[in-house]
Formats: sequence, structure tokens, C-alpha cells
Amino acid sequence: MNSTPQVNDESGDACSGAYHPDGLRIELATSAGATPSPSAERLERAEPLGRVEPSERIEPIGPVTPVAPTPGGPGRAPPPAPDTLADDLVLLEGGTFLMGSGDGSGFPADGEGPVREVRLRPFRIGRYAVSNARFAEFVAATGYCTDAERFGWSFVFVGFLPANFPPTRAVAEAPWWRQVFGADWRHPEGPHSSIAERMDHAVVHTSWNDAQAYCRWAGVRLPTEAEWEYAARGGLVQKRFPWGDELRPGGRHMCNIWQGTFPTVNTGEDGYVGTAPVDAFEPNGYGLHNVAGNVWEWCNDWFSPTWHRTGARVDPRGPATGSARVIRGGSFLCHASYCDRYRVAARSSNTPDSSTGHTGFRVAADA
Ligand SMILES: [Ca+2]
Ligand SMILES: [Ca+2]
Ligand SMILES: [Cu+2]
Repeated sequence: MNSTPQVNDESGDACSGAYHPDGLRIELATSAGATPSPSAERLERAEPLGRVEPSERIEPIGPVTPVAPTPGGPGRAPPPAPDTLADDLVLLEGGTFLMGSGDGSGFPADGEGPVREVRLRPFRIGRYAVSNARFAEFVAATGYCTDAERFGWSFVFVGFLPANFPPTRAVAEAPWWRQVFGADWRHPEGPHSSIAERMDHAVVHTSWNDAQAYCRWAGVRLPTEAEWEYAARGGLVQKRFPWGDELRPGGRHMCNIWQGTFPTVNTGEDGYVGTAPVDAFEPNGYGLHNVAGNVWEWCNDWFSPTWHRTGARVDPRGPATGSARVIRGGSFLCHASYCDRYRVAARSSNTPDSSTGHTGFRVAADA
């Protein structure tokens, strides 16, 4: 055995690789030790996750206690189905809204502005991000293999790695992101972690490709970026957050972000140092939970910082091509000191095959 932790296969829950949205059969190397090597390109491209001076010293913050691997296997019944998927979708009227921000609070390179009037036809969107329970239903039904499982690794926040974890490679511009072999949606902190106690949390380590595959199976689709923002604003006009302009009205925590000193000390004052249940915190005016914070959410659009300046203003779908897909809403790692992208106009992106421990998705559908 080499010192690299391998995906824990004992439980037989490794994906079969038989299902792919395009009908392609993904041939997986199944022999021991055949973990695909990480592409350097993928490591370098992970940078939209943050932009700060790399800190000199990364102290693990509150190592996650390793838990037993998720029991189960091919013969295991999928977790009890929550409400039907349709019940989780809220119908929104659409119409005209003011998209973007013009107050200069964002990173100029993100292209939040200018504020523009955008018109949308009615659509439906998830009240919640897709949970581990939901994603498990999809995988149980299809045997789908996520990008993280195909690559053999994903990005894990350093604070979740136990002190005795073997050395990991870091993203140069964001050294708190570590390449962890065996990290995937079922093992969010690596092979020895489990989602057993987190079935109602937002699924993470899902790439844009994985989100698309889930959507095809569930008969839904990803929201366009404009739909996402319209829904996230909850009927408010040009407010900073989905609930208003104040981060903590009356001292209340309204979302799952970082409290303390990033990236070393997360006090978890809002109740969570990692992901939270998808229905945590108060919903916005449209009944959506956790649009701000908790997990970044994939949108359908290719990312461009400028396309919207001249692009369509009626049901915009983003540029026709690109290299990265839009993510919105920020995550439990966001902190005003380095990345206040939990603001409702904030935007970022990542490549479609990238997966991280703080990115999931919410689905949408035509009305
Ligand atoms: Ca938190
Ligand atoms: Ca979110
Ligand atoms: Cu952030």
C-alpha cells in the first residue's frame, strides 16, 4: 500500500461508472492503485475559490472527528425518500427585476455590475439545495459516478483534515484547499469521513457535470444565473442580502458563513463550521433557504464578467461558450475579510469538472 488514502471501497458503495448523462460508458480503472493522477491544470484552475494573500501558516481548525464509513452497498435500500421533488419546487411569477449590483462592493473582475433590468418568464426553483439524501436516491437509481470519483480526488478545506493526515497538495493561490484522494460526495473530508449523520445537508463535491446528470435524471434543470438571482432576492429590490441590507438583523444569524479569522479560526457562531441542513435558517421572501452561504450553487450559464453588459435582457442564458460555469451564493467558508460573495449580487465560477467541499447545487424547472 502506498501512503495515499484510497477510496474506501469496503462498503461496496463505489460508483459503478455505468451511467453517464450522454449515454457514454465511463471506463474506470478498477485495479488497485490505478487512481488517475490529478491534472496540474485542474489544480491551477481552482482559483476562483478565493483571492487573498496565502497565509504563511495553516493551522488545522477543529479537526473533524473521523466517523465510520457509510454502511451500505448495492443491496442497501436507498434512504427513505423525502417529499416528492415537485413539492420542493416553488413557482415564481417572473417579470422584471433589477439584476446585479452597482455599489462597488464586489470584486470588479467578477462583473456584478452594472445594474440592469432583466425580464424572466415564470419558472420553478428548489426551496433547498439538493441534499445528500436526494443525491443518494439518484446514485442508487443510476449508479452514477461523480467527477470527483472518476478523478479519484476532490478539494477539501484544510481545517477539516485531522492533524495526522498525510501531506496534501494545495492550490497555490488558496492554500487552504487541499487535494484529497478519496474525497467525494459520500466522503466529504476524505475516505474516512461519512455523510451518515448529514443526509439532510447540502450535497457537496458535485461538479457542474454531476449537477447536470442529476437534473436529467430528475427531469429538472439548473437555474440560469438570472433565475437564480431573481429567486435569491426573494422579491426585494437591490438589497445586499436575500433578507435585506443588514448581515445580522437584530443580531440573528441569517445564513451559514464563517465567523472568526479566516482560514484558521472558525467559531461556528452561526451553528455550523461546515455544511448545514438544507432547510436551516429562515427562508427568503420566496421561501428559499440558504441561497446565501452554506454551499455555492451551480448555475447553467457559462461565466463571463462582461457578457451581460450587452447580452440579452429577456430570459438571459449567458454566453454561448466559455471555460467555467457560474456559481452563486457563497458558502460556509465565506467571510467579509477575504470573500464577501455571500452578497446576493455576488458571482464566481469554476470549471465544469471541478468539485469542492463547499459547492453543491439547487435545481429549477420550467413553470
Ligand atoms: Ca458557519
Ligand atoms: Ca447557497
Ligand atoms: Cu466566499
